[in-house]
Amino acid sequence: MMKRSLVFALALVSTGAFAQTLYSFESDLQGWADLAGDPVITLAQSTTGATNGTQAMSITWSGGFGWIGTSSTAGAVETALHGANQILMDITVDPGFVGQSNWANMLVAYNDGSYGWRQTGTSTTIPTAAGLHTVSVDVSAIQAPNLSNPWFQVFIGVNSANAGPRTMYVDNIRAVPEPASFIALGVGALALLRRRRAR
Ligand SMILES: [Ca+2]
Repeated sequence: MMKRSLVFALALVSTGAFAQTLYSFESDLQGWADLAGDPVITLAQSTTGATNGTQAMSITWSGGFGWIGTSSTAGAVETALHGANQILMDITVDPGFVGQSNWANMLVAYNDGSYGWRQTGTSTTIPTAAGLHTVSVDVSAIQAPNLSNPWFQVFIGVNSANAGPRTMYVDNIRAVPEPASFIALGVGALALLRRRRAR
């Protein structure tokens, strides 16, 4: 019983069933911009690629590496990322993408006044085949935000071959909580069940 609860909790975590939506781009880009001034990247709202609501964020770039990020996202986003070891996002790749580059990948970085800039050590593959992909970024190795810090930024670095402009669409960027909190939940639920049965 105990074991089954744990396996069930871990299975839910691995599928992202409890993921919390951070960005869905419904009313605007929620602060996302080409903060580094990389001239190759253009961001816009788009109905194409919307998997949560009716709007997504289009990312168009002409190749090479560039960062996009939020101006400051202290609050709910910071709190969710504080307890997250994985970020999921839905990426819809334009059919013209693969003709410009047959590879693409990304990095994720956090920035705040407590721990400074830190980024994922390995890049995460972005599929270049046309269509919808759910991409998972492991952020367990980077220092979580310090919640007492008044400002916090999250960045995504995108990279692909130098070639003509190509577009992908991102929606429903979400945080997946650490398994430990769900194991605690599972154990708590089990204790509750036992107490009920004992009555
Ligand atoms: Ca959306």
